Amino acid sequence: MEQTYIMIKPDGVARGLVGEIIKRFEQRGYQLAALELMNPTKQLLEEHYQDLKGKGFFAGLIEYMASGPVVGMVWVGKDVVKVGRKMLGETNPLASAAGTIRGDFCIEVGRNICHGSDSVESAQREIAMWFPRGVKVASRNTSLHALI
Ligand code: FUP
Repeated sequence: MEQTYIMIKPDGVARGLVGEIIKRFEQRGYQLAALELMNPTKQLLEEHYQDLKGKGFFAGLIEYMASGPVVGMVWVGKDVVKVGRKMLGETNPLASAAGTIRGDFCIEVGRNICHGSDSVESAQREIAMWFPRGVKVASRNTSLHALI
């Protein structure tokens, strides 16, 4: 079953949006398989954003991501990578449709509340990086929940 890595960034945690974001994924029908509130090291954040290393905003991005606790999660279900990205909205909140997390809750690209893996391969890499002890997906009672 497909998995994705969703992270609520320091601004999302500080603004009290953890419950709102979890609620949206639960209501859509996805299953929470792992969750951790953590203070990531700059080393881990630099590895997470390794593809952006040459960008002018990279240092500021790492500073901001290390400025407070984040909530890392693994969500599981049909097409969860693609649907998760849709639920988050565009990287730039101003391009994000209302109804998406970024479209509803933020206006700054540098404070865009949440991260979501952009492909199945990135999701595998990110889940292994953020949850190095592994993730166990519980079997689900499909008579009570959306069929995943
Ligand atoms: P996304 O996959 O939507 O998180 O977007 P990227 O991986 O391209 O960017 C990662 C993060 O870098 C964004 F969430 C915010 C930050 N960023 C900026 O601060 N300025 C930019 O112009 C682009 C991205």
